[in-house]
Amino acid sequence: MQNLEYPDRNGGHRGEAAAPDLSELIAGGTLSFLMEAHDGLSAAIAQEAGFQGLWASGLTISSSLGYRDCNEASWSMVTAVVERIVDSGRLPVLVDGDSGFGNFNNARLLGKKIRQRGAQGLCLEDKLYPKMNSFIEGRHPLADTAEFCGRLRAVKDTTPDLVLVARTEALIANRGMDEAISRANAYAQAGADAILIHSKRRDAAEIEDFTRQWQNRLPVVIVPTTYYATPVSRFRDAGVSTIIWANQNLRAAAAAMRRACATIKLEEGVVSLEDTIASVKDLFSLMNYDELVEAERRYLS
Ligand code: SPV
Ligand code: MG
Repeated sequence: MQNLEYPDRNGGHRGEAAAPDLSELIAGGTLSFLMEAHDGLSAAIAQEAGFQGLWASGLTISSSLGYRDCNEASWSMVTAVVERIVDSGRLPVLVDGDSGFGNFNNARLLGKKIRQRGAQGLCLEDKLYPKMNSFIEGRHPLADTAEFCGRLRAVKDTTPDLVLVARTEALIANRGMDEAISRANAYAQAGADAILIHSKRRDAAEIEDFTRQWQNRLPVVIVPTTYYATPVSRFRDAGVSTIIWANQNLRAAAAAMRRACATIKLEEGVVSLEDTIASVKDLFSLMNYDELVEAERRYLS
């Protein structure tokens, strides 16, 4: 599956190999990594670092827009950001579609619109609309399993070439492993291509328990935000397909911006900061201004 034919700003200009399809990354049999992006710049930086795919995160897109991660940002706002992420390079993008912004009809519309903008995958979680970020305690009513399966089937029927990741929040909602497994089974039957099992524990016990019981019936995707200290080799051994580093780009940027603002305020100047921040030239390079010079030679008389 290729991204739609938008002119890539960075694609093909730096002698890099073609990006893999998202389905190859998720179902390819070796552990893959998706890096969080919340705008075109963070996407370009992730590509430059060598990542092979991107996670368009609901938390970080919302935060960067100044919204909370409880569907304050509309599906059309998220879709507009997805377009900037897709256009920023050549990497396949898995979009965090939250709970689908409503019922089956909203979910399939979201799938169609992000596909039109060039995303290759959609992740839907089994919560109600509006959802709440998984790390806010105690506010996670789950969707009825059959109703959520209808959302999945509607997306598959409408956009069959979209990689569909079904995310269960059963463990986030403290509903236990049996419920997580039975929901994952139902979502597999409804046509999901992979299962995202989310956990808020600080260790990987739930993830390893899930993978033992699940036996790779579909590829397993995880988000080690709270259990970040677990070595990746443990997930490889557990047969996990894909790790999503879901928010580190924005958290790194927030820490750096806070430091820069505090320094400038305190020192009433930027001298001590200058060598520690990206140069303007660096921004030109990330946005591939060289391509524009070439294009001007070709098109401007
Ligand atoms: C996101 O990045 O928005 C996610 C992951 O969905 S989490 O914040 O852990 O719920
Ligand atoms: Mg999210």
